[in-house]
Amino acid sequence: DAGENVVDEVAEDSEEAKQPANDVAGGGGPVEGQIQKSIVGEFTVIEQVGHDSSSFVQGLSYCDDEWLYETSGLNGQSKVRRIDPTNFDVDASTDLESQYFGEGSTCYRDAEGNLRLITLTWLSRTGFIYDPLTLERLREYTYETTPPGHEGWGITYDESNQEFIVSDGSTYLYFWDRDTLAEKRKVSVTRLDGSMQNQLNELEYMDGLVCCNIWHSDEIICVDPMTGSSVREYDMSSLWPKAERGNSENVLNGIALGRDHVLLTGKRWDRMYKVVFPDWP
Ligand code: DDQ
Ligand code: CA
Repeated sequence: DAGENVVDEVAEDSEEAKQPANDVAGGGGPVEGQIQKSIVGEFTVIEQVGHDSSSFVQGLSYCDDEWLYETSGLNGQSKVRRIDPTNFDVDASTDLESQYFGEGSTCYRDAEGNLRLITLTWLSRTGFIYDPLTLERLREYTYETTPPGHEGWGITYDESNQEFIVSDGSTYLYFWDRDTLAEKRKVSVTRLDGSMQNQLNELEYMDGLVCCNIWHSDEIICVDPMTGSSVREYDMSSLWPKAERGNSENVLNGIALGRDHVLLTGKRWDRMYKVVFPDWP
């Protein structure tokens, strides 16, 4: 599968992958006949804050900068948590029934202007909508992503188009109508080097792009939602050294756009990182 090969290639060739964009272009432009490597963008960590290292993070999003929501997975341990962004303490929490493996989530406003939190589960094709202020479960819904998906991975919200953007482990991003949850369209994701990319996990809509972290890699790629083409790619492997993460499943898997930073964390990470991107937006 082309997508997996690219992830392996970047991981094995991390020195080259870490070169900033101007180094790639600096030596007189790309050598003819060679595939140009991904342009890897720069970021700065401005603060680290604590995080519950038992939480198998699957979704992270801010809600009007007032609250932060985190959904977590593993059967019997899946939760929806409300976190206070002034001190990053868990303020409220509710459990999923043990048959569900919690996945991505995002805050949004519904047609009446009410704040809502929509969530996915991994293999149950079932999601839930919560009142984020009370964590009351208001609604259960079922979904099918088109083949070969049928899984729930990441979800984020595009307010200008009033649509959710959903991933399922395939190369596709799916666009769901906010009110009906019907799939309006889908787009296949392509990397800067032209290869297809699957395993799109946690998502965050930022400045007109859909940023996706790639499962089992420390990469975040930001994709034009109209074309599926990646236009920004980031190697976040310097955040939390893989050697310190213990289990190899403890990968980066949380992206939340705040007012003045992007918050990043991962599955069973003991901290979260406030990050800024110097050349973006
Ligand atoms: N997904 O997040 C990629 C959609 C699913 C991940 C499922 C990983 C299960 C691994 C459990 C390992 C526990 C040590
Ligand atoms: Ca997110």
